Amino acid sequence: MTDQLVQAVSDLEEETVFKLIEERLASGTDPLEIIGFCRDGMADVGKRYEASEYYVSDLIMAGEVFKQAMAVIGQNFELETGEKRGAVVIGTVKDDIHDIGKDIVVSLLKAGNYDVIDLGVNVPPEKFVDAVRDSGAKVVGLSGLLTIAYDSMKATVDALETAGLRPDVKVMIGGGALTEQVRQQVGADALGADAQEAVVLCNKWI
Ligand code: B12
Repeated sequence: MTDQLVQAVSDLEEETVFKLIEERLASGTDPLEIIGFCRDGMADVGKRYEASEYYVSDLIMAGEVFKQAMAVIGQNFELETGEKRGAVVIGTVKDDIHDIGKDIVVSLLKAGNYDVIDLGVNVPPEKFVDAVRDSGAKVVGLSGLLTIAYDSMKATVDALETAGLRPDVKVMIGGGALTEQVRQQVGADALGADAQEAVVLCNKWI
């Protein structure tokens, strides 16, 4: 049986989504588990869009609901304190404007006490290069959900190489349906399936 929250996100039932999130937070469910259910619901929205049951307006609606949900869930992350662990440059690559997943990664890295330089969406390779050079970041995170984003990811890794920065930075990629095969084509060091993995990778590398 499908989880109620997954179903409510999939059905774009905004009120039910927020009611269920509040209930689960109050009962002590791990915020990351709640995000996981919301993400499964979003994957369902994507399938319904592909099946022409939903339109772009529904994708927009789903995106808005998820962003508002994240604002509530994000307040429940445990924050690490003390000295910053180091800088991480992150952005959604050129030609892609999906930022919900990237923003979750940003929130978790910030909660994990990283100095996060968030370049936003539709970020051209040169901007990543400049940000790495200026910040001295040791990790770059590339997010992308569209198939065409894979080319932009590769172009970004190539630009870091051309600028002579590649030996000093680790590149992690993530978003939607990325695979190990794509990671190899892009030339990234690792693929993170979710935001927690992004933090685990940074903890390993920095
Ligand atoms: C919401 C949504 C939108 C919203 C985005 C709102 C926003 N502010 O982000 C809007 C309406 C803008 C949109 C637009 C479009 N979309 Co859209 N969208 C979606 C949808 C339904 C959900 C995406 C989402 O937010 N998921 C939830 C988040 C939490 O998951 P996530 O991104 O995967 O992130 C997690 C992990 O992947 C990981 N992660 C993410 N980034 C990173 C980075 C690093 C470094 C690491 C380690 C980990 C990591 O951590 C996150 C948390 O766990 C997907 C369906 C799907 N299956 O994903 C389609 C989908 C991605 N969209 C699609 C399409 C086609 C489009 C449009 C082209 C539609 C159109 N005709 O205009 C445009 C493209 C615009 C553009 N140039 O980018 C297709 C892509 C097909 C393809 N293979 O290319 C999908 C798959 C839908 C479908 N099944 O057809 N979309």
